[in-house]
Amino acid sequence: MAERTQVAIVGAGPAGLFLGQLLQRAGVDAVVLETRSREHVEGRIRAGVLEQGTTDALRDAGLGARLDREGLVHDGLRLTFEGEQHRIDLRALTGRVVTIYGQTEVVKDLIAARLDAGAPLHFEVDDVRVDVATPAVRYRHEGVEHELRCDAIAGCDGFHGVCRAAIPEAEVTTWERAYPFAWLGILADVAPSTDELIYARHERGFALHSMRSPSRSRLYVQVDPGDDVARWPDARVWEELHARLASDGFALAEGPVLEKSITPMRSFVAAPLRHGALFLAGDAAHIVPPTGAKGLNLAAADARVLSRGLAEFYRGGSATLLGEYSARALARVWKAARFSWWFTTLLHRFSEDPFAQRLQQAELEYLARSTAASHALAENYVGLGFD
Ligand code: FAS
Ligand code: PHB
Repeated sequence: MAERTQVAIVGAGPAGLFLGQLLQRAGVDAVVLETRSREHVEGRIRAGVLEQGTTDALRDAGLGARLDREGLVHDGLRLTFEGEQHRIDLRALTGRVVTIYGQTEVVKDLIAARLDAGAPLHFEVDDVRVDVATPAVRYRHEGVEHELRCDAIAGCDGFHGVCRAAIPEAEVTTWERAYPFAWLGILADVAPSTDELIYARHERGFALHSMRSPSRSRLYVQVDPGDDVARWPDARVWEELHARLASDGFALAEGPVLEKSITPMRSFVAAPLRHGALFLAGDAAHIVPPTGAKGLNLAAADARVLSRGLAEFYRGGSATLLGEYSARALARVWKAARFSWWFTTLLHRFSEDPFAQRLQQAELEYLARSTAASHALAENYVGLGFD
């Protein structure tokens, strides 16, 4: 079955759905194609921290209602090391804040908005093939073969998707760094033991206390890259969290573990983000270690810049912004990649070299005492802006 649209969006994660929402509001026709089910996509527990630029963009796109009701606004974050907790005052240092609002909720809001608008969003498609030359996207859905002709293809299908692979190898450059550790994350049915995120450096390894709501905690411990969830019964996870998050006056409350999973750590960037009619956005183009809480925010920023380029093209025929998309996105991505690498290597235990360990400690002590150093951390954490 041959169909036609202006923009074919491959992938219904934050990048694809947010791009679809922005194009819908700009009057640009798009079709979103997703391999997994709606239930799977909405249930995938991933990011938790939204930069102010992202929450502002979501509000501007008509998606602020539940976000403002349920999102937890945080003015600061905590660093724990050598048994002491130090606060970084994001609002005082930058005038901006972050909001805790799970990726699951962002995705649910975006899907509901698209379906309410009656805009095309097909779940459980398979055998997706990208044809940049035509351009077209071919796929099967409910046993029927489809050919979706379009002017542009947005590759928003994540790190393991098919879109980046549609660019000839000789045309794309990639940079990659795999880290010698991973994160084991749990979602616990217990009120957070802190009102702000706690990032902890400890000789037993990194730990992070985050949350999802006043009654749900999200916590992480550093584990070995090849580790298996089966080797981490709840008791062991809580034991490591108690040890690594310990500081004067802090008590960690335990609760039933609702979800447990291990996420590998890598930095990855592909360039350019455009190949003819194909534009890559989000994890299809770049991956950062989640320490800096950048992944979802980068995806939203790509969607925002790409949607402005497409809207300009369809409004007035100018392809200027589209031509600048890749360079603009990569300039932002590399700054976030640098910060995510820096924050990750500062807080995780991965070298048995005593000198390297003392350097980590010295940098954390410097951060805790220097306004300049904590200002640099704060402005990167709240986000350096979209462009
Ligand atoms: P996504 O991967 O979210 O979405 C891509 C979509 O494309 C998926 O729904 C997929 O099913 C679909 N797809 C794939 N192939 C397809 C095909 N051939 N055809 C059609 N659809 C296809 N970031 C943080 O900031 N903090 C975190 O704690 C954090 N934790 C993470 C944990 C895990 C396990 C992972 C993998 C990522 C995590 N991230 C985190 C990063 C994450 O939030 C991403 O940055 C974010 O999901 C990026 O959104 P998208 O680019 O839309 O990619
Ligand atoms: C989360 O809440 O899942 C989260 C928060 C901060 C991070 C990573 C993950 O750096």
